[in-house]
Amino acid sequence: MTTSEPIIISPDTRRQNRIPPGQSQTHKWPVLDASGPPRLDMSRWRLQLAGLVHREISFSWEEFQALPKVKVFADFHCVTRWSRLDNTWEGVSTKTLVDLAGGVKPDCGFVLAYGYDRGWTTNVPLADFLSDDALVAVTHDGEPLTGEHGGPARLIVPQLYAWKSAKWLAGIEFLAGDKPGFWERNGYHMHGDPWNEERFG
Ligand SMILES: Nc1nc2c(c(=O)[nH]1)N[C@H]1C(S)=C(S)[C@@H](COP(=O)(O)O)O[C@H]1N2
Ligand SMILES: [Mo]
Repeated sequence: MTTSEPIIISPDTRRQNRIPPGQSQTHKWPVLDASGPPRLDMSRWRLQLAGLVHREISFSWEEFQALPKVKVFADFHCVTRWSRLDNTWEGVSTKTLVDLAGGVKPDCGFVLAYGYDRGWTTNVPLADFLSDDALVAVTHDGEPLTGEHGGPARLIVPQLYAWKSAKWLAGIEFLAGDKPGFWERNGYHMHGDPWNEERFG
């Protein structure tokens, strides 16, 4: 980690009250997922960008680690009502990834993020996915992301509930229309803004 990396301050951390309605602060970091960490062979790990980008692309773990990194200071709000403030994530900005794919095509409006855990997915509007503080994180508070928290690499979209931050990220599909992911098909909100309590659809 070098000190020259830009640090992006997530805008929600500048709010006077950083705890969204119906949430309470936790100092621990609970582990939540549908089926636990998948077994990953890092020699075969890839992150794929597919769909409505100009150049579909995928990265091996070595290629991914060589990409320029950013640090993001952000809060993390789980729909089960805990909020963990003051997280520092380091990884590759979603904007950088999209640039490497030649940009999105004009009709792209949404993404679907895929986890390595048996095709787990979650949908995110393109605008949220491309917010300045969104990234594919590989460290948390200076330590490599643990397997239980989605390592080696997970999506982080601070401005949405944490279920939109796909652990064990395998790929991003760029889509014209919105398509529900795993929890969204099971009643969770298509957008998931914690400040508007967009918990259920
Ligand atoms: N691939 C994948 N990502 C996932 C999940 C999952 O089951 N699979 N669970 C989501 C949910 S519901 C939450 S609240 C957060 C929890 O992240 P944490 O375990 O690091 O706190 O991960 C999200 N990302
Ligand atoms: Mo969750």
